[in-house]
Amino acid sequence: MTKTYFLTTPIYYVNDVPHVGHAYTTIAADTLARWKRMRGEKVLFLTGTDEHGAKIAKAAETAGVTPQAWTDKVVESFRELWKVLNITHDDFIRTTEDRHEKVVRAIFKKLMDSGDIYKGAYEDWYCVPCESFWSTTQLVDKKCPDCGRPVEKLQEESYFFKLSAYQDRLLVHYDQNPGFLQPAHRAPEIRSFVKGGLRDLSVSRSKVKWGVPLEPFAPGHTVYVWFDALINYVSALGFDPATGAFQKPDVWPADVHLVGKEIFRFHTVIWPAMLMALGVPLPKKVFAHGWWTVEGEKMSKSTGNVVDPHQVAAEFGVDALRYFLLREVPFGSDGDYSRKALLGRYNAELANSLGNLLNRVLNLIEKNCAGEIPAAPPSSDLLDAAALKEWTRSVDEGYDRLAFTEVLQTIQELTSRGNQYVNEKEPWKLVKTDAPAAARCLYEVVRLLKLAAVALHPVMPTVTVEIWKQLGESGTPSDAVARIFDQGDLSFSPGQKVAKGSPLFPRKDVSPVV
Ligand code: ME8
Repeated sequence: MTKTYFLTTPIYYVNDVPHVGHAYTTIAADTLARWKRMRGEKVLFLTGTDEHGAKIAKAAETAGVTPQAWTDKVVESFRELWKVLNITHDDFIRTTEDRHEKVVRAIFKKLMDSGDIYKGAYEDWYCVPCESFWSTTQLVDKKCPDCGRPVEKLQEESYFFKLSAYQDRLLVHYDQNPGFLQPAHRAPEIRSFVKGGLRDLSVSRSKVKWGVPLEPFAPGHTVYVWFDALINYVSALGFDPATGAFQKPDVWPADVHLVGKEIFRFHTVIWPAMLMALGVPLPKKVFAHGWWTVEGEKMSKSTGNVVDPHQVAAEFGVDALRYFLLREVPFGSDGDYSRKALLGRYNAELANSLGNLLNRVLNLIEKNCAGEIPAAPPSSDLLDAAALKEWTRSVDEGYDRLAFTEVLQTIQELTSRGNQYVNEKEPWKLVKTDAPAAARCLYEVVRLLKLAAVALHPVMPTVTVEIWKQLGESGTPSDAVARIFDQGDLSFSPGQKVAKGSPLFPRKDVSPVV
């Protein structure tokens, strides 16, 4: 059996409704999942919600409802947003589900039995919003080094995971698997953190009631929310710690865990150490993307600058939002969100470049060729067989590297080349003087559009189907990817008729919304 490509997003906290940051990771994962499926791979794309811990309990208390009622409500806003954004996850896991909790308990017990988890006492600085303990030396201005908020001293009896015992093995793993810590520029920080010495990790809480209970083997304790959450990646596959087997075979190890940079360390230090302790293979790659600020500021409720993906999608369209997020910032770097930047990209690249090219060429074909795509010339001067091969190779390879921005730039260059070519050839004049030359020009450009639609399909799954229809193709761009990418066949059916529709990306007014 061939291995299923397994990719994951973080499971998001349900203390609040999702915003554009959560949408970002999920859209990136969805794009990759779609591309892999298009390329014929079996895919399991997992997302979900992280529903335990003091932070969630506090949000529920403030709302005057039980934590369970709270999570049941907020989880729906995640499901709803994923539906709106056209996310094609294959599974959605909630940490309050029985299928998850029972694996968490079984793992805890197994690691207690093996001596990897032991009982001790804990005292340190705790940041409630981040659910993290910090030593005095890690604090910045006596505040949480991650979020800058006040911390409180917490002491409790706790079970500890022997993280320190895995320090050397982790370093060896990083050395032997250079693809594990991605992007590579984030690797040194993790290596030096591990080299600096790992402390055993407190993995149970006696003060936090809203968590996976550890009765009867560690009475009075619940599982530390991060230890609980990381396990989602295997509980969703029906992992049985007793046998090491998975109900869903041929899926583990994960091909990639997509995470934001602030939780890279949890995924590259704690998680692999837990897996080592369990004797389970490690994920192939953990990829940390950067953080979005909004108009230069950290996104936060108190600043009132939280970007609601519903609103952006309503104004620009879901596909344009998906495009913008992946196009604007190289995946792995930090970026800044602004309406101005979105408007700029939308008008320049979607309305003026791609949309305009489609519109003008289909117009000319309808007017001058009775709506029929002209016959293929013997060779292409815009994209010959070798250039097509190289182009498709770079798109394939770009998606593989999660280099979404590069892929979208490659596609953008293609459509601008198409527009430039039309400007130079002036087919609207040529039709009067040299009909075969005009036909050739139009053919060359519809061919580029067909290629662009296929390569863009994972990013803009709806609009590209519309382009496909307008080009007179049947099915969806997915159906043609193997023919184009593997066989270099970008031809049309003889006499294929185009079907121009309304503009896909109407130009937007640049005046600001008040
Ligand atoms: O950390 N820019 O959940 P969370 C980019 N439950 N990405 C952002 C972002 C921003 N401004 N804000 C959020 C948790 N994200 C844990 C994870 S996994 C086992 C447990 C995205 O709700 C990004 O993917 O705080 C980040 O890592 C994640 O949301 C954090 O979501």
